[in-house]
Amino acid sequence: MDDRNQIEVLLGTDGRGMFMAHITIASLLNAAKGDRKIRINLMIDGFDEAMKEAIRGEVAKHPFASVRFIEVAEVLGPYIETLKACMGGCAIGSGALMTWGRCFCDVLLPDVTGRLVYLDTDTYVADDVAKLADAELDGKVFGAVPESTPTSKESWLHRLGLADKCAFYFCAGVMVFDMAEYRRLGGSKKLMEVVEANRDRIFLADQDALNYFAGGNVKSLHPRWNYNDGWVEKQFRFRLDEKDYRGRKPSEMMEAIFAPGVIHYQNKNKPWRFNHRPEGRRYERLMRATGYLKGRYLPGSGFGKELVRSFFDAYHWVLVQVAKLRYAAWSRKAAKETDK
Ligand SMILES: [Mn+2]
Repeated sequence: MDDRNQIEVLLGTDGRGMFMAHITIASLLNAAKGDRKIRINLMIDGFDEAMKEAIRGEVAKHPFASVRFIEVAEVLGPYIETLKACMGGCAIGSGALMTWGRCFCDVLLPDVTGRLVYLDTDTYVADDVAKLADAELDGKVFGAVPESTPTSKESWLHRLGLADKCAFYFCAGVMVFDMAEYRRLGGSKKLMEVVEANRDRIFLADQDALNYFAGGNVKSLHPRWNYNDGWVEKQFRFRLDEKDYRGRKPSEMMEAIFAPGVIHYQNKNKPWRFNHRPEGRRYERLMRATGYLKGRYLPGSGFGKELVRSFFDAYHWVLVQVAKLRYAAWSRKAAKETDK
C-alpha cells in the first residue's frame, strides 16, 4: 500500500464525549473497503491513557488503519475569548470549543497536504470513506453538503450577509478539505481574521466562520454524505421532479434516504439516549459491540418503551420502502422523457 494514497480523517472530542468519537471511528473502519490506508487524526482535550488505549484497540482491529492523537488546547488557547464570543447559537458543553479545532487543521496536521475528511462525532459512517475523500471538488477549497435552511429572506446566508455571494450555506459536520488550497488561501490565520471582522454576526461558531471563509468557494456534495434521518419523514413535502428543495435536489435526498453514506444525528434526539428517531438501531448495535451499552436497554428506556419503539421502527421501514417506490416511479418517468 502506498502512503500517498492514505486517507486522512479528522475528528475532535474532549474526554467526556470520547465514546462518540469511538463509535464514529468504529463505524468508519467497519464500512471501509480496506484497500487503502486510513489514518485517524483525533483532536483531543482531557483524555486519559485508558481512553487512548480504547481508541487504539479499536483501530488495531483493522490492519489498514492507524491513529494519532493531537492535543488542541495549545493551538486554540490564544483565541479562546474570540471563539467563545461567536457561539451564541450553540449549546456550550464541555467539548463545544473543540469543533473549532477543524479550522486549525493546517497548523495541527502540517504533514497532510492532500485531502482531509472531517467528521463530527455525532455521525455514523455507513459507506467507504474513500468515496468521500475522493469526491470531485472542481478546484474548490471545501466539499460539503448544503444545510437545510429556509430559502426565504430569513435564510442563514442572509443572516451572515452572504446571500449575494453564495449559492448555499453548508453544514460543517461533514467536510472534505483540499489542504493545499486551504493553505494557499491563508488557512486558519486568514479564517481568524475573517472571524474578527465579522464577530458580531457569527452565531453558529466555526460553521459560520467556515462559510464566511469559503464565501461560496465550496463544492456541494451529494446529500448522502451528510444524511439527516428526519428526511425520511420530510419526503412528502417535496416532489421528485422539482429542481430544488431547500438547496438540495429532491431526487438526491431520496437516494440518501435508502443509501446513506454518513448519518449525522443533527437533531436534539441523539442515538445514545432512548428516542424514536429512524436510524438509531445501527448506532445502538455498535454501542453494544464497542462495549458502551451493556444492559438490555438504552438509557431512558425499558420494556414498554422498546415495544412502542418497535412500532416506530416498522413505520420508518415502510417510509423507506415508499421512498424507494417513489424514486423508481420518478426514474421511469425521467427515462421516458429522455427517450422522447
Ligand atoms: Mn454534529
